Amino acid sequence: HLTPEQLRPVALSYLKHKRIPHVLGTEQEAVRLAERYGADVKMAREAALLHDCTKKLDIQEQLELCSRYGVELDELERNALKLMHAKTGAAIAKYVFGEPEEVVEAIRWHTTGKAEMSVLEKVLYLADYIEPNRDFPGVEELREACYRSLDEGLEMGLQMTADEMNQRGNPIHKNTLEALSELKGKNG
Ligand code: DGI
Ligand code: FE
Ligand code: FE
Ligand code: FE
Repeated sequence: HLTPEQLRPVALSYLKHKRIPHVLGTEQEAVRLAERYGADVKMAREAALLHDCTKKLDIQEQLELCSRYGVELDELERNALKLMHAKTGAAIAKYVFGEPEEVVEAIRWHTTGKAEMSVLEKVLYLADYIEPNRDFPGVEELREACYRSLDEGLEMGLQMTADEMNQRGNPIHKNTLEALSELKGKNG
């Protein structure tokens, strides 16, 4: 697979213009979190650069990639475009870019999270959430939590997502709920 320097321009070429700063910000934040928590920095860069590589595709294009690469979607994912891009992005990272399994898995879980995440998976999930271009109520608090404790940040991020889904009347993915209940036990 490509080094981060080789990958960066190719990965950016997959994006709509307005998404480029987000992906570069996610790369920066992923490096900082990886250094802080002992994840592989190169893998963190590669995962961040590719995490939203299928974000601009519509539902039909997402479904085409799913059938081409054998991606299985559960019922909620079949009905939520925003959940599909994590699964199809992982497939592109694996089959087009030849990324290692750890990177592919980090991309696969970057939107919902899941129980028993690896450090790299947590790093990408949170880098996507708190990268410097993000601006939403509570983001500063979340940033502070992330640099106090990776699991504290993760629980706060997952809870913010669950709260927002509830407010909008969207169903919460079961992987998000499983991640939350695991962390509530662990973090106390
Ligand atoms: O791709 P990004 O915008 O950078 O960020 P992301 O991959 O974390 O996607 C966030 C979007 O995903 C957000 O608009 C809500 C949606 N989402 C996240 N978790 C869930 C969800 N949608 C549903 N229905 N259920 C979830 O659990
Ligand atoms: Fe590599
Ligand atoms: Fe995403
Ligand atoms: Fe993102």
